[in-house]
Amino acid sequence: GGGAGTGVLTRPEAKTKKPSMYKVLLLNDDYTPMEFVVHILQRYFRMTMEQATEVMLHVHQRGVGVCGIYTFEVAETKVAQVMAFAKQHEHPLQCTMEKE
Ligand code: TYC
Repeated sequence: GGGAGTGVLTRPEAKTKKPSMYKVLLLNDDYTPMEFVVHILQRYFRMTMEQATEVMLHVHQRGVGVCGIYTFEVAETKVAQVMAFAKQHEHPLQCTMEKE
């Protein structure tokens, strides 16, 4: 490790180890409008209207769904952005994350 001739001693896997990944989850509720959820998925998760509608309907029918899978800091930021946007619009939408 450390590159040819740098004299830096690292484990062979140190540079190639993949970061832990986190699923960002959306939870269903009875009050947040469907169009608002579709908008969130397009705005923060870069989905087309078709993809966003599919994920929104999945969450509506099953109770929970995956918006995307990211490294910890990115996932944390997405959750915070979604929660802030829902709060601004006074919707009870809940967004959370879990280790993959
Ligand atoms: N269940 C909501 C409704 O009927 C729609 C909804 C979908 C809300 C997904 C939240 O994460 C959600 N208006």
